[in-house]
Amino acid sequence: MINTRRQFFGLLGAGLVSAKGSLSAAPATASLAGQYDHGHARERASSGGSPSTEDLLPVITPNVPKLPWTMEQGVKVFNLVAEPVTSELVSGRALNGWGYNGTIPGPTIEITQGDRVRIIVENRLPEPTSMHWHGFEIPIAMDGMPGISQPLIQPGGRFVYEFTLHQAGTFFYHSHMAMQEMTGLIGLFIMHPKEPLTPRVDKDFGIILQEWAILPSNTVPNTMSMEFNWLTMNGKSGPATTPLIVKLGDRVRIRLVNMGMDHHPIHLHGNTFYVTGTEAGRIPPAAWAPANTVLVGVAQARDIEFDAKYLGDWMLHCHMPHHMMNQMASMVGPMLESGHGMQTGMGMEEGMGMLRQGDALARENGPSLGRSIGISAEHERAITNAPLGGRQRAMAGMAMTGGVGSQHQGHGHEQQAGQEQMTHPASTSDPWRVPGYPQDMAMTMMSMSKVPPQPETYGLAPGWSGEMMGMMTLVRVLPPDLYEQVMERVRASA
Ligand SMILES: [Cu+2]
Repeated sequence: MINTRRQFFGLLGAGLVSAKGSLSAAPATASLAGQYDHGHARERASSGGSPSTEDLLPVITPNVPKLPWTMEQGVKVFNLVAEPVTSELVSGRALNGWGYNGTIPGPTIEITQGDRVRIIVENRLPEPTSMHWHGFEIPIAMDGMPGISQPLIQPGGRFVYEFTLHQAGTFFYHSHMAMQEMTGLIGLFIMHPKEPLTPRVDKDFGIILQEWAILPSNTVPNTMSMEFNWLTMNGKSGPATTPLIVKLGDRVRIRLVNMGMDHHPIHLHGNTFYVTGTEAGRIPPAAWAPANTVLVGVAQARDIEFDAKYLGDWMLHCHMPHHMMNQMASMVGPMLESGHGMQTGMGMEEGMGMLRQGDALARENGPSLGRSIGISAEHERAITNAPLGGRQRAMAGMAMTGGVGSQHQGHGHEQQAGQEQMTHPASTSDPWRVPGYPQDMAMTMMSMSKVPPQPETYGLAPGWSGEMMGMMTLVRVLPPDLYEQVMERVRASA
């Protein structure tokens, strides 16, 4: 036991140091390389012998590490520490939330159906907490309901949960204190079935969907807000999300979990998938429905599966329009427009959006209406992914060269298909005369130097990051050669 705890604190210490030392994604990237490596180990292991625990394909959770465990007299022992965590939503945009073991979301737990587990939850938060095992069919004493099934876990205290798991599927754990849920205290809990599912998948990914309200110039989420300006997948907003790397012909499973105040219709471009699982486990195949968008409701999990038949860098994103932006606010155009954003520190009337003159779309009024976010336009502008200001350049078009999509013309598009520049109509030569303008960001692409490269972004089209925002990532279905090149980089980053 002493040895176990020493190992555990050693791991934890390493995590804390890296979290404090820099805001880079290095620790998560390193662990991700390991996650893909497990897949290779499985490929080798599965070439002979009967199915075993090692034969079960581990889930890849980009930007989120796996929780290590030790075996003690037939029990898998895990340690979770609830604590304040500093992470990064996109490059240069810090988040001061609460998480587990140094990450938001907390580390992924993987077990096999039938396992007995002991999970020691330690509270290093400044207030009491409690852990709920969402959807687990376990004794009431382990349900994590303070006052009902157990006392609160006080700061500095811990609670030992132990139970046997007979279920299989995509589950999750979370604090059962509502506002703590909204500041990051959640993690994936994958229960692998004893017998591998059929058809077997080659890649199995897990993504937790979260949303955050963070005032400009702040790093601490407002957990009471109903308006969210940062939407994340595994704690990252586009373009900082890590693409899911798939080889042409792979069968792919993606497990989606939603913890927030909104539902998220997650849409995959260019492919048809089947919804194969819920937060309660596997859906019988006869009930699988084809779809390209799956609604992941609050507190729900959805598994989707598809055969990666089409080459391309396919977007996977929430289709709620406001969830496809960073520092989202109503009147997003005026908010971002240089010199016309409502500045923080103004009077109450301006801050509340009370109109004394002009109309709701007036450039001087728009930014704060209907939203509680408040604006510091110039500050936010500096880290906006696709800022206004380059409309004319955007109108001139952007040549897309490189990237899987353009290289391989995935679906056999005609060669002459593509961007063309039309003669300017009046509405483009004087956009301020157009009611409603501006709406979207002009597509002035963020220079690549501002987006820290990841091994998984190798070979993407120049300018790929410009429209990657919010709850958005890529499923990269790569030809074997490019797949190997990317995976070499993923492994080298370990
Ligand atoms: Cu959404």
